[in-house]
Amino acid sequence: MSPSSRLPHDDETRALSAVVIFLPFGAGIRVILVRSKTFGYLVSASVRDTKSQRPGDHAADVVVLGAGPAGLVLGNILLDRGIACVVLERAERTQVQARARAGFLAAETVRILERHGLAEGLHKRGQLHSTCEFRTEDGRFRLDYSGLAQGERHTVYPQQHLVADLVTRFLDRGGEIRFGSEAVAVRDADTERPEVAVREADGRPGLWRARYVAGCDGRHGAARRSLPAGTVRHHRDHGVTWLGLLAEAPPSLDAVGYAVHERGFAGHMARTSEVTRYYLQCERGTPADAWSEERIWDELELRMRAREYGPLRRGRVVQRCVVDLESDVLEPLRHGALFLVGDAAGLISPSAAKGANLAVLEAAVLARALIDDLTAQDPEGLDAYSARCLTHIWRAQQFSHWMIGLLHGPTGTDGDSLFHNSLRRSRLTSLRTSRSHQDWFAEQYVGV
Ligand code: RFL
Repeated sequence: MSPSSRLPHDDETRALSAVVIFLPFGAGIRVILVRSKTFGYLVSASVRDTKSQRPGDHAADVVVLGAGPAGLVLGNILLDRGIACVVLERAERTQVQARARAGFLAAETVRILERHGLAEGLHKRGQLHSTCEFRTEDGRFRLDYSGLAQGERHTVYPQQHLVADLVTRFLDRGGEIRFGSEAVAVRDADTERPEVAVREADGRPGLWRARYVAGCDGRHGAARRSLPAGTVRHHRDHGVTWLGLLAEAPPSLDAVGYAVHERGFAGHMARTSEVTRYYLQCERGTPADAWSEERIWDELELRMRAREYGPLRRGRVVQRCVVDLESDVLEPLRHGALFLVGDAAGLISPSAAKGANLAVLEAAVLARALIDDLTAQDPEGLDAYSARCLTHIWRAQQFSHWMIGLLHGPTGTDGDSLFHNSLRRSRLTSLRTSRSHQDWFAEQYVGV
């Protein structure tokens, strides 16, 4: 099916430009006043519960699955341009806004959020970050990555704060997020009338008809489960496990800390002035609660060589998770009217802090393409979406994979382990001493 051959639905909203005013206009009908540069004010009705549909049936131009960074950025941009969209989210609002995960936003991510009026919170409360520090058996060195390559910096802003900002903005704009509404399956994606079967918050089944469906529902969501046979899945288990910790403790250094140690990797990443994320490499299968707080801090101090470089600021460990470092990329990212975005498109290990950044970038690319298609009947962006995003995904996977090799060595004393550890040491030496290597690192590290 060629996207250009799709016929408009009776109930679809055609919006032509930026200013959109939602007016209440009777039950189930949303009237949108759209200001077109060319035509002045136009009135457009988005029918959400049509009489011809069964109770529990709904319709929107774009149904977005998942209210993570991907779904919320996409929803906000679409809504801003008058596209009738709804976000279906399995969890409750409080849960979504409390999920502490990423924190390092690339400069390009910040530019995207700025462009769409979504960066107010991160500019108010985020902190600029530009240095990382490696601690190894051969000493420590720092890289001021903003002074290298393109001179770009990260903004540190906890993902749950960004998500809370995006939820508030979307609702303030008149958008609808159906919290507690779980997508069960996407059907008929290869037709012009795809459907999303849902389990509503009250447990009853529901149905959403759409022109397009954006699968922003993560790795275990309904979008991935609904893909046709023949979808290519690239999966790699990197064989490394991290214990992810969130401590109520101020950062202990003014840099991202990467400690390479014979007992395993340890990482330090600021989140706010009171909260710090730490990572400790652990045995595969270790339960998150296996280590006492004392053991955690002792192990962090040992691996981060606190005796040589200064103690860590200890605090209560308020969250723990176990992360098996994995990559999982699907190809293509489009199946008819269904698009995969963010973690649903490609899972990446947190070793290079790329996941949330890719999610925002892909959401912005898809939003632009959907707007072009729905408002100007230009399907080119939708046709190019998969290839364009896969280029970014594989670039990030490549760097993340390289980081995993840089930060972890085999623990054995057999010939193969010794060989690989010598390679790893040599890579770190090159990063410490070679300006061109540092420029490459900086470009990859802060880019997306
Ligand atoms: P999310 O954030 O997982 O959101 C998906 C949403 O979909 C909902 N959902 C459903 N809703 C309806 N129906 C269904 N059937 C559904 N199934 C799921 C879920 O409830 C959820 O709200 O995916 P999205 O939007 O693609 O965003 C991806 C990012 O969250 C992720 O890549 C990052 O958090 C990864 N990541 C990091 N990325 C960075 O860029 N920098 C970092 O420093 C960083 N640190 C991290 C991380 C991930 C971590 N975890 C999860 C292992 C640190 C950690 C510990």
